[in-house]
Amino acid sequence: MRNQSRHSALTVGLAGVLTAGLVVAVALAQSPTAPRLIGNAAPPSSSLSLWYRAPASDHPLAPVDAPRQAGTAEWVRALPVGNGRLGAMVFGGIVHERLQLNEDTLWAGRPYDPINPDAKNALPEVRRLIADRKYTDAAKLVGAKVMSRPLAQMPYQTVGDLALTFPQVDSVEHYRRDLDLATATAHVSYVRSGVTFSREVFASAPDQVIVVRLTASRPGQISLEARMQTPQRATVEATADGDLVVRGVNGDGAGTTADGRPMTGALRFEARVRVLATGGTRRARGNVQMVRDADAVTLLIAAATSYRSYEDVTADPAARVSAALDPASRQSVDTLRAAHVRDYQQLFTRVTLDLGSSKGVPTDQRVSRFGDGDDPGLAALYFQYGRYLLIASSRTGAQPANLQGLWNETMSPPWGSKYTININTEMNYWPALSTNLAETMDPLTAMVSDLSVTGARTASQMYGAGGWVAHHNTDLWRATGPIDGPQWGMWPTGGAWLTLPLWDRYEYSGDREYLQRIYPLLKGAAQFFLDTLVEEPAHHWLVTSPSLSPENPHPFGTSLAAGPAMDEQILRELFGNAIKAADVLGVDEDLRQKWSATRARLVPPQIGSAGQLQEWLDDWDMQAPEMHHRHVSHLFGLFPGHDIDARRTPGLAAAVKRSLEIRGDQATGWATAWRINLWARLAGGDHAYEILKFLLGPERTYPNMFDAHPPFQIDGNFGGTSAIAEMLLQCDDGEIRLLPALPGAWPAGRVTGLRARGGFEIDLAWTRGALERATVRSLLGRPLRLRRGNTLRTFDTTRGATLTLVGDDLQPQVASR
Ligand code: FUC
Repeated sequence: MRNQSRHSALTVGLAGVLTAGLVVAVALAQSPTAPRLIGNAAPPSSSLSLWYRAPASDHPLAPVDAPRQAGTAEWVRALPVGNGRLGAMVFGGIVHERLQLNEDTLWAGRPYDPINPDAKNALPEVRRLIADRKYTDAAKLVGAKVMSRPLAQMPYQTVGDLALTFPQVDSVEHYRRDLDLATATAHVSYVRSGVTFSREVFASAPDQVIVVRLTASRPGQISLEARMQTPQRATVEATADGDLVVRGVNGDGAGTTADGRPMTGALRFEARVRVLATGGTRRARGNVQMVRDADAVTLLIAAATSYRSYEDVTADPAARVSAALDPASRQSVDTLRAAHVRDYQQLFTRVTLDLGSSKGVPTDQRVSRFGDGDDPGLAALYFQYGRYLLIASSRTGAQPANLQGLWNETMSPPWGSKYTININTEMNYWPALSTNLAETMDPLTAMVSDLSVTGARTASQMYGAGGWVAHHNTDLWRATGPIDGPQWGMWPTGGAWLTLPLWDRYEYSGDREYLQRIYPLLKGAAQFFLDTLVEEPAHHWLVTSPSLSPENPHPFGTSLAAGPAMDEQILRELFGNAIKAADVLGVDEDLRQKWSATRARLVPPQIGSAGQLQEWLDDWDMQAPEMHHRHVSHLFGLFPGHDIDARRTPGLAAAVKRSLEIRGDQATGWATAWRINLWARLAGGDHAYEILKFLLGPERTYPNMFDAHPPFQIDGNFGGTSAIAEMLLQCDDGEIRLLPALPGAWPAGRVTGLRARGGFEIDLAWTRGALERATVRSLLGRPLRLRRGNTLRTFDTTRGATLTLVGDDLQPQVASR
């Protein structure tokens, strides 16, 4: 997205936040025909539920050509389901149910290579200008000669909506809708004239369909009209045998490619809904499937595009859809549900968290009161919701979780709902390892593997360098050039950052075969910097140039600079990881030496005049125009990086703390979440909790508990989930720290199944702020160093052994095999 629209998205979002508090109050003013809601429904039996006493909306769909704004007040009340690839937002209307649908390869545009042919010749001059401190001249030249063609990447887009219209009624009793995180199922129920109507919706990964099941407590009660609507270029048809079929082509992208071709949409897609009625009648009329007086109705939804890879769009979407839909329609809903729940729970139930009982209060009310501070159970729900969202938006074989995970209702979402890799995509995966969902990283690994190919083209065409590079964004087409404008895009370290979580996964699993697969990605990322780092004159350090500290302008009219702290920290980790990986694999002895020599010449963390950790090579921080900037890039070294540690490098940790104080606690959603992770690393449990109150309150959390950047952006959910894990358990510096940042607000609790580096799985129980018991399962048989406060104990473990430790002084209780 270009400069202009970035700012307008931010403004629209802020307006959204101001109105967020009114959302509940106006919820039912939405339609004159919405039924009156009578009598309070009981809370759902599963405490792992988000639940509400009113629909997210209950009115006919707006015409497709009506302008849509992302993250409308209605949409952020709807509940998300997803199987990693197909997603739906369920609105729960009584007369007008709406399921807004997504398929994760339906993006605009076509395969393209955005590299500006002038870039390679211009870059040496850009570097010279930066070395001469002519920063704005450098930015001008980058703007003219270096930026990608087109300047924006392609947006992720909606499939459209399935609308179900039920007979008009004046009122219903005991309305409730919920999302049960224990079974990954959305429910709606209410009573009308003594009949209980129930709806369930789940997105099955094993069967690759979304299942909608409608039942009633008496036979012959269900009548509905089902129709599809889409803003895409598509046809909609209702077939005689009960399907609704949407066939179309994806949207065009803006601009032209570097060689002057338009970015016309080149994907074909199909979405198909099969309407299966038990009892009653069903017939097609026009574009509508009509069901009368059925006992029960099942709708099965499948969708696919022709996307095979970032360079191949030749798959047959219709064949893909029928490959899912035909076998699914031969199974009973009970069978489909059982397979879905089994598959989902295999991931979800690995971790439990209990911070206190949940209240019998609807979720939107809990969010609006979270700041009052007496609802620790909501933090546990937020944590498990984050794990739910990760499972729902990132499964093996699908696309990684994008800026909105999987859920987007427009053709032109904020920031294209892309992969912003100067923080956002990485943050999406922060909870993956600690909360025992390593498999959800498979799509990320696959994307990085693609980027290592497209990014190798960019490295060579743009920089004349080996290895591979990606700048601050990518999309379905794995574009790796600098976009948006010099101020944001001219940052070569996105790809390098993306390799760090891949290495982390090895540290958790010790899986050598996996390491072998990812090693070339690390090696290629490191190669690019071996070829492009330049020497700065004052200390002869090796620095990136041109680069920037994401997306923070320095005092000299732009963000463009050489060797920002974040780059140097990321590269220290990249070279360090590459060396360790080559060592484990016993390869590339020569390279290891080169990497190590280069690593030794990177800029060390520097403390500036205000006692802060310096963001740039020079001590500019206190003159920078945006002192409270949302990005805290230079603090990367404390979290998610490892350069800085409260115990090992207390001086640098104090500088991070100073920087955090200068930046302030409150920011956009993800930026608030980052601050909480950082405070947790500084062992500031109570401070972390104070910021968490802001993140989980109504300014940064919508009624459906989606994170408000604003507008909706999912990274804050994942960053918040990671932060809660970090408050309970940290592993760094070869030791595992138990309850390192436990806030006073959580005096008692229990967590099971958290993971730590070195292959450990850990359960903790605490009361009155003291550790009662820690149970550690050793999956790899590595030595274990456990810390609780100032107590550090080491244990030998064998593979598969379980160790139980009691009390804050970690007394071993029983060691059993
Ligand atoms: C980065 C951030 C913005 C937003 C965008 C998607 O550029 O600076 O806040 O999150 O990504």
